[in-house]
Amino acid sequence: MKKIIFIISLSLVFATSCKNTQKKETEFPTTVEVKIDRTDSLSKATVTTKKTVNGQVSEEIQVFEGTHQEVKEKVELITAEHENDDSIKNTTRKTVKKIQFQLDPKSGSNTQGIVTLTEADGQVTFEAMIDGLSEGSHAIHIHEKADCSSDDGKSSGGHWNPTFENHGAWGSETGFHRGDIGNFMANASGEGIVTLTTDLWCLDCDDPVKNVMGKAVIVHQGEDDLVSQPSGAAGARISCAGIIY
Ligand SMILES: [Cu+2]
Ligand SMILES: [Zn+2]
Repeated sequence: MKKIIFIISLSLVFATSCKNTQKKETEFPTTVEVKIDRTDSLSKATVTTKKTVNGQVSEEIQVFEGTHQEVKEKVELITAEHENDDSIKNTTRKTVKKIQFQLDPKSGSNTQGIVTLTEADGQVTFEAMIDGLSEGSHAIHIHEKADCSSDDGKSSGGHWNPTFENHGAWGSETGFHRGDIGNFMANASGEGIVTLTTDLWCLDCDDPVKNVMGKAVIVHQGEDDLVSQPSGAAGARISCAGIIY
């Protein structure tokens, strides 16, 4: 059975203000690192919580095994615990969140890669390192469902378009899908790198117009013409990854 490794790191920074008139601020950095081994039916999560208070580091490791849903709920419970910790209530600020996952070949290709999504200070940075491509320009998008089960990748649905706009170039004044990352170049060795930083996305926040969790990353054989509706006529879907944990 094929194993996919997901690494999710949540770094939480807690800032508190003393209630006296001096308003002295102290920072208590806490890191929650979640490593998930995922097979077709089961997940195993290793959650490491590191807390630094006044220079002292305490570390706690917890392991959960079960269905994807069970493990997801446990991980959410732990991260929520930190946000609702009474001693730091209302002063918790989530400043960094990181998810890393693998792009798998589709449509008979050898195209694969690693995608990293990092959230910091209200912005999400997308980084993809892809190989097994033909030399030249390729489209990459976020599609609407984290379902890469079909051989042609079409199970991931159409472009993620929570604002109901036309397909277009990223940032276009005439509209664009929130999943319209655009095109990138692959070199003669078939390798390409894509980066994008935006405040239009978030990781696991409550805003459905911004939340990329539960969506998919799709790489295409062809180039996005940035005009054709509804998806830029970019051809076959040659690599797919669900943005999930
Ligand atoms: Cu696409
Ligand atoms: Zn689009």
